[in-house]
Amino acid sequence: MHYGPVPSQSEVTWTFTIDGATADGDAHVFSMADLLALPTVSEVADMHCATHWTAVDQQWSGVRAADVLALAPPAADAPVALVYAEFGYAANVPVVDLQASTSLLATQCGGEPLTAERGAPMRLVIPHLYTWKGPKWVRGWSYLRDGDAAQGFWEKRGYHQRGAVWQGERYAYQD
Ligand SMILES: Nc1nc2c(c(=O)[nH]1)N[C@H]1C(S)=C(S)[C@@H](COP(=O)(O)O)O[C@H]1N2
Ligand SMILES: [Mo]
Repeated sequence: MHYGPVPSQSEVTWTFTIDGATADGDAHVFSMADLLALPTVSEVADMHCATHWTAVDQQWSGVRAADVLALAPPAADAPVALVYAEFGYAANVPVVDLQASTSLLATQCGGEPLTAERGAPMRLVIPHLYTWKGPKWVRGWSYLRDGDAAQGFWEKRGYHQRGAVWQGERYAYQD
């Protein structure tokens, strides 16, 4: 379930960019091979959409978001990443949530490569946040400093900055 069309893209030309308020001030561009050189991890997680449906026991494989973050860490005063995908979809995600050991940049679901519909070649999976925080067709993230105005697709439309499932953080008025 998503907003807009399903992109067709090749892993050969696909890149993952980390920019914005990086620790060294530079933008860093990674290939799929760069990211897949990191340790592979798998986990089983439920998906919670903020519109009240849940899909249980999805088995994801990929690399840890924390390991990717460590390749191009944020500046000390940049607590949030705007994680973005093809076609302008994006979500604000706190850096601490990207660093959780259960947060994956997934390339597989159920032991198979992601289908185009499910986000090929890579999607962000953060089991403890609502699923709108997990862009399919992810292409990178930009670190934001406190007070930076940029906002993700749903955050601009009144949804929560963090979106923790068990705290029920759906809407901005709960911030
Ligand atoms: N690029 C992109 N990623 C997205 C979305 C989207 O609209 N565009 N929707 C999010 C929302 S709200 C949900 S619930 C899940 C749905 O994931 P699924 O299609 O694998 O069920 O994708 C998330 N990732
Ligand atoms: Mo959703």
